[in-house]
Amino acid sequence: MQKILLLNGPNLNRLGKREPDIYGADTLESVEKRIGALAEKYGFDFHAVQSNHEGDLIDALHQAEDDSYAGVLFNPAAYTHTSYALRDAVAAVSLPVIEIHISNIHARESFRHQSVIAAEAKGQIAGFGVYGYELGFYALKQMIKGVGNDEA
Ligand code: CA2
Repeated sequence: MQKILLLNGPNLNRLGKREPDIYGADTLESVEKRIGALAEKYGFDFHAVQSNHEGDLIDALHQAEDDSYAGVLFNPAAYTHTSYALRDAVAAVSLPVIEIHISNIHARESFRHQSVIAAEAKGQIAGFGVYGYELGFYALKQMIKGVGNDEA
């Protein structure tokens, strides 16, 4: 069975607990459950990792490649704007990585406008709240299984 990894970066374990005006009221656990259920519905194995540590996120990407994952939904959080090491990790794996942001990073403080990850990701979804993870899942599914193959 093909496998999908949901990877979340620093502070996203606090989702739903602070700043609901920016990030909404859903917890990370509920997001992981929702994407896990979608993955199951479409016949994927699913694994979720959240880490506050850059190296652990890099290791998770390498592990996904070594374990033959089909793709990754990745919210690098604040590392989006700073981490060349994570950018290199995304470039170093051959599997598709979709960059997800809950908020519209382009409409916030200027330091958030740049993503150093984006050029190595298959695409970026930002500004649709936690629904962005679902949008990312569908994009990844189509990428893996093919366009127009909705039941697959
Ligand atoms: O919009 C996004 O998904 C971000 O990746 C979230 C990051 C932020 O640094 C990026 O610029 C955009 C921050 C994640 C922190 O999440 C929190 C959630 C609830 C309470 C506090 C922080």
